[in-house]
Amino acid sequence: MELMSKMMTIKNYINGEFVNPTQDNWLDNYNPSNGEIYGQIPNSTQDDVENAYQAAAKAFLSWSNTTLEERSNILSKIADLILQKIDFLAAAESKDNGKPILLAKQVDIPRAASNFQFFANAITQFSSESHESVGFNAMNFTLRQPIGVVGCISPWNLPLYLFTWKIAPAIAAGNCLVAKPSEITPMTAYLLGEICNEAGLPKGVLNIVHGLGTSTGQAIVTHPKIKAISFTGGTKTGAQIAKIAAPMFKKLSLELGGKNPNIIFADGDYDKMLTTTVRSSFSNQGQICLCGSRILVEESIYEKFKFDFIQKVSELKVGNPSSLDTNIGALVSAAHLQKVKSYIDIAENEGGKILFGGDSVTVKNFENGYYLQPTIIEVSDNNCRLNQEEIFGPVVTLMSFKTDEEALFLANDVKYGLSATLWTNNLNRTMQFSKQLQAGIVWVNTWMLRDLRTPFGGAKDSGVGREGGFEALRFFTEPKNICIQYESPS
Ligand code: TXE
Repeated sequence: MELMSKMMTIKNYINGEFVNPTQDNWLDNYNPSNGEIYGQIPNSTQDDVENAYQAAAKAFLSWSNTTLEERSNILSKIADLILQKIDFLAAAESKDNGKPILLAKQVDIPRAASNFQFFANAITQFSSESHESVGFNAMNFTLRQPIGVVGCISPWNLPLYLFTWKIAPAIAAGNCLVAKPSEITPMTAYLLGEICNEAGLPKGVLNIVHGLGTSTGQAIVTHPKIKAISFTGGTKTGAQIAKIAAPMFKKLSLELGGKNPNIIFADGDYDKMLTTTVRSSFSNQGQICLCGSRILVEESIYEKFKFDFIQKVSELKVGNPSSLDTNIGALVSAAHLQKVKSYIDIAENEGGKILFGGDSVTVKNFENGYYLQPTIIEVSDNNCRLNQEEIFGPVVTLMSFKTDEEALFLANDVKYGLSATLWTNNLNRTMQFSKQLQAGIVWVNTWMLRDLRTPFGGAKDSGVGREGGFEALRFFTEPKNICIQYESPS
C-alpha cells in the first residue's frame, strides 16, 4: 500500500472484509502536519454498526470455544506482524496524528505489539477462584465467561496504542467486538484489519467501524445487545456514555481525562527530574492523559528550576513530524489547536504569566500545519481554569509550594485523579504521598514507566474501572458462581 503519496480511502472492517459504509457517506481525513485532506473515512450509521454486530454475534459461539492456546497463538502472530511492519505503521501513525515519527516508532507501535503479546501470555495464566462451603458439603467455583459482543471506543492521542490496549484483552477473553477508533486518527486501526486477516483471526471476531462519535459511537453505545463498553476519551463524553449505558445495565470501563500534578521536592535527583519533566510535560505535544500538566515545585528550588526548565524547553525543536530531529510535531487537528490556544489566551486574565512559548509556529513547507510552541505558564492560584481544566496540549503551569501539606493539598485540589508524579528521596514522604494522593497511578522518581500487569485507570472524574493485566480480563468476562452440593460421605 502506497501510504505517503496518494489519497487513501479507509473502509469498515466487517466479517473480515473491507466494506463501504451502507449509505456511501464519507468524512475527510486530515494530515495535521500540513492541514491537507489526504483521505476519506466512512461516516458509518446505525446500519453499519448493526452489520458489525451481526458479524460479531455470528462469530461468538465458535471464538468463545477456541482453546486458549489457539487464541494465544493468533494474538502473538498479530504482535509479530505489527513489529514486522513497524516502519510502515509508524509512518502511518505520524502522518495521521501529527506526532513525531520517532515517537511513533519508539513508543506507539512497539506498545501496540506488546499489548497483543502481553494478553497472548496473560490469557494462558488467567484463572478463577473456588470456595469450599465447609460444613455444607458444597463446592463453589467461579466460571469466567466471555461477555459476548463488546464495544471498544478509543481516542486520537495514542491511536493504535490505546485501540489495541482494549481490543487485545477483549479478544483474548473470547469476546467478539465492534470497535471504533477516533474519526480523527482512523488509519492504523484500518491497517490493523489487514494484519488480523494475515494472522488468521477468524472472520467477525474483530469488526471495526469508522465514523463520528455522536453517530457511529453513539450507535455502539445504544445497541441493546452490546453488553459492555470500554471507552477512553474526554470526561464529558464519558459522562454522556455513562448516562446512556447505565439504565441499559451495560458493563462500563471509562478511562477519562487528567490534570496530573508533577510534585518536585528539593531532595530529589535534580538532573533526572529535569529531563523527565520535559518529557512528562511535552511528549506527544502534551496530548497524553498522563502528562504532568501542573508542575508544583518546592520553594527553595523554584527559581533555579524555572530557569533550567525554560532553558531545556527552549531547546526542543517544533517541526515536521516526519523529520527525525523533531521533538514536538503538530497538534492533532485545527479544532484542537484552537482549543489549546484558547487557554493560552485566557492566561493573563486568570492571573498567569507566560514564561515561555504561547505562539503558533510556522514550519517551512508545512505552513498550514497545526504547530504550537511548548508553553510554560506561571500561576499563583490553583483555582484558575489553567490549573483546573484539561488542556491536553503542550502547555504546563508552574507553581511553588512551601510545605508537604500544601503540596498535597494542591495536588489533590482538582476534580481529576488519574496520575501523579513525585520527585523525592525521602522514604517517609514517598509513602505518605503515595497513600494520600488521589490518583489511580503514582510515579515516584519516574514517569510513564508502564508494567502491563499493573492496574491502569483513574479516580474521581478520571474514570471508572481499571484496565491492564488481569483487571482487563476480569472486565471482559462475566463471573458466574457455580455451587455444587454433594452427598456427605457415609
Ligand atoms: O474526545 P472524545 P475529543 C480529552 C481532551 C480533549 C477532550 C475532547 O481534553 O481535548 O477530551 O477530545 C468517540 N458516544 N481527551 O472530543 O470526543 C470519539 O469518536 C460514543 C482525553 O476528541 O471523548 C472517539 O472515538 N462515542 C483522552 C472517542 O469517543 C463517542 C483522549 C474519544 O473522543 C461519543 C482524548 C459519544 N457520544 C481526548 N462522542 C484521554 N483520556 O486519553 C465521541 N465519541
